[in-house]
Amino acid sequence: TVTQYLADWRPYPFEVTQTRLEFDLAPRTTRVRSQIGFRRKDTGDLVLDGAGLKTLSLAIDGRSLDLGLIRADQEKLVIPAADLPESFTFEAEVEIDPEANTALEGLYLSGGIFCTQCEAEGFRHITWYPDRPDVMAPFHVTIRSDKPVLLSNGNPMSNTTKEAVWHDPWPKPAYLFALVAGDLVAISDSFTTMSGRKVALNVWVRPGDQDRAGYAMESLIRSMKWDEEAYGREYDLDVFNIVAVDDFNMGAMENKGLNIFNSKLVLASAETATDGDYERIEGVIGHEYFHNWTGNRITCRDWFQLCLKEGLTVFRDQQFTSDMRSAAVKRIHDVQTLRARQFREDAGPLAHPPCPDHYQEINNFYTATVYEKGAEVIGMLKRLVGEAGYRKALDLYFDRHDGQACTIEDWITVFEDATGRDLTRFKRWYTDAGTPRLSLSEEWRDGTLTLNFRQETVPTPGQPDKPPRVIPIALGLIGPNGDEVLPTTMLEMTWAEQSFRFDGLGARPVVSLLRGFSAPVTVSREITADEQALLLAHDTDPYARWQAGHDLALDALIARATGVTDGAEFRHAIGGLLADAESDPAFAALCLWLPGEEEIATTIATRGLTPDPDAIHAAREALARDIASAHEQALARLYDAMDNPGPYRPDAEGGARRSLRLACLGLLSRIDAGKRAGTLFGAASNMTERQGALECLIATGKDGDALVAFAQEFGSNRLVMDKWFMVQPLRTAPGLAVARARELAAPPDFDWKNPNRFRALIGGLTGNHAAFHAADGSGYGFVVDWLMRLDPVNPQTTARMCSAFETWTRYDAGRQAHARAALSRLAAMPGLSRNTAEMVTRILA
Ligand code: DPP
Ligand code: ZN
Repeated sequence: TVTQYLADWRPYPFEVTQTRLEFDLAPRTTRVRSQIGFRRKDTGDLVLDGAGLKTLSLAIDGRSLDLGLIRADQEKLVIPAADLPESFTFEAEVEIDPEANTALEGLYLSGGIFCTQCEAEGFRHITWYPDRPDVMAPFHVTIRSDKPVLLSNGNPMSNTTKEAVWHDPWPKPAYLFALVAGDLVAISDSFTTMSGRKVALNVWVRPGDQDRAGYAMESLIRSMKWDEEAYGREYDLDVFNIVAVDDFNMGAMENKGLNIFNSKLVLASAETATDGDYERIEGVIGHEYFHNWTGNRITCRDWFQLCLKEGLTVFRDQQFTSDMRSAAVKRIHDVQTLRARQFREDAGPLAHPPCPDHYQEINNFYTATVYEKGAEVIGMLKRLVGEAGYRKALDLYFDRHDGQACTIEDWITVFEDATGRDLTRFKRWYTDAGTPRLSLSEEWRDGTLTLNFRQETVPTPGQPDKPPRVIPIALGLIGPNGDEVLPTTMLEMTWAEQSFRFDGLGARPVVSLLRGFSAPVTVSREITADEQALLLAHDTDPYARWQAGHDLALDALIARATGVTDGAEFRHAIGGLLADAESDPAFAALCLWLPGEEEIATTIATRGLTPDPDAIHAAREALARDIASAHEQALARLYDAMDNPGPYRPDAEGGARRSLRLACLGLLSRIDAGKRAGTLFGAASNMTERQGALECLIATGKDGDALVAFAQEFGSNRLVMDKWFMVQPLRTAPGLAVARARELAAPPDFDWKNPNRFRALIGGLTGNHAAFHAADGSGYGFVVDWLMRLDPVNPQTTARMCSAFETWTRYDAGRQAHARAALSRLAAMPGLSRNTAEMVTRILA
């Protein structure tokens, strides 16, 4: 396998002036004719990418080329510079087989619908092309097919039966190309932009699904409006199309003017989708729409810069969700996701910086680090330069780089030019992997509080030395009576060790540290349970307040899992929280959901100890039971009070009440033998409560009838049945979960070639911490068996799911031996894909 290095990047020696494509669609034999206009910019051969193409003819300015120029083993076509004029038209005719395309990269069929996925390097599976993001061109596309709906990027030019012509005037790289042909119906609306242009909007779904597409359309309209108001960005074509397909490797794709979505991120109704599903739909519709400026109008020079568009677009979709819903809840959710996925990645063999400098397979770098940490880095940048500086920098970015393919360097320069700040040191966040650990020790004397900070980042693969980074530390001080004696103040840490002093204080305050989670670091400090309880009760910053409660819970759980105390402080703090829960149901819900087993394991490992998955599971169950017994009446009262009369509305307010209700139910099920969950499952009219109740029933082993009823009701709905496949391995008691996953994986219902279904069942099991990490290795073995089965069919999804193993070295010797054996079996499989090979090699290294 070949490693690609950032240092080897060279500009492409040609400009593409126009790309014309003609498709004659047929499931087994699709013909693609291309005419590509090239103009020389620099010396060098013409090198084109192509993979798995049956090439019928090649020509330059009408003169046929020898097919011997194709270097099939390298997936390249090289035409010597000497044979090329300054400007010329390259033509090719190729044949491809969409029906055989199970990898879902390039042109493929999903339930009879022709569709494409070209990011990152899928276009080379369609025809010969300079398949790199810095080659941008206008596209003119003709589609011929019997299918009734024929779509591509840009604006429609003509549309007769069996032929449609589309023209996209905005120069774009090949990864943003898209084509759809199928038996589809649209729900339609329109949006008038801030300069008064009317844009036609369509959400295309399979006939019968229209009644579940409305929320996607509303979300799109909100996104378009928000991007105008928050960033001054207007849409730039006459139409915007969204298409839902069932077989998709990712969540969705931002192809210019034609976004293609995994149907689970489009279709929703109260009966079939949870509050979480609705929020994700709104967020991802926003995300893909926002890419129109951050990704499409301004794209990436090369794939090492992926986080230029993804980090920024995640940051933008986070802002959007904060504005549409609750900013505090959104921030806490984002921190939870970052910790669960990115911190874990950063601490293991797959650690890499947001801007990596080498890769073998770029599809393996659509990671939590590139996306979520990429967004955190922008959040820090914004905190450092302030609201006005950020706005100025973004205006300059859009102004200076519109129509270009850019780098992180360009991005940082824009901030330097707009604000006059030197950001040389800040750039390390992009180039260095690993999560810094921030330690705080305090000194108190005569009304002066001195805070001594230290930062340290442990080595990551290929990066032994970690110089200090710029860390924005937002903090406040809370007096012993609960009053805030210092409002939020931003400290800037630039050295390995740094002290800050606060004078004139009457009594020793408690530090409310890292408010708003002002930097993606782990914190190590001495703080008593009483001080944490004080912050939980009085902190003015919602994130820091939640964090205090969360730390209290985490400490209680870790103490139990390692056999020390019983977490009385947390149980006690919960009492105060419950008394006041109705005033802020969202906050109470966030506090009542105990930290997950994976997070407990990660925290134990960070403290240099070996996590024991069975002990962690037992400790969490025991603490939940104790809380339920100690507060049974208050929980039961709250559970009843959070009933949601009236029609379901997927908004933040209703969601908060349901979340609190289900948090109470989760605790109460531990002591009422699933009685309330059984009642709710039968009575609930929305999927949020339905699924929540079902999960409780599975966890208590009282699920038999409910699962049958669920399957009977929803058997024909793929997306809902994905939930059925996911919650069983996820929530079944660890000792029984692998056996249950094995039963579920038996034919005929487990349609494993569908990525959603595969992720539901296999991902459900890897999400059950104590089951996946079963001491006898059965979890590892089961998962690897399925990865080996999927790899020849769909390398991309297989490789991404390998990351379940990224923590294997933190467990005991017995578990490590089982994990190594399973991974070695995968590594040794003949014909293993490049994608999976890279992942397994890195994980085992
Ligand atoms: N579809 C993926 C995303 O939007 C990759 N661009 O993040
Ligand atoms: Zn994206």
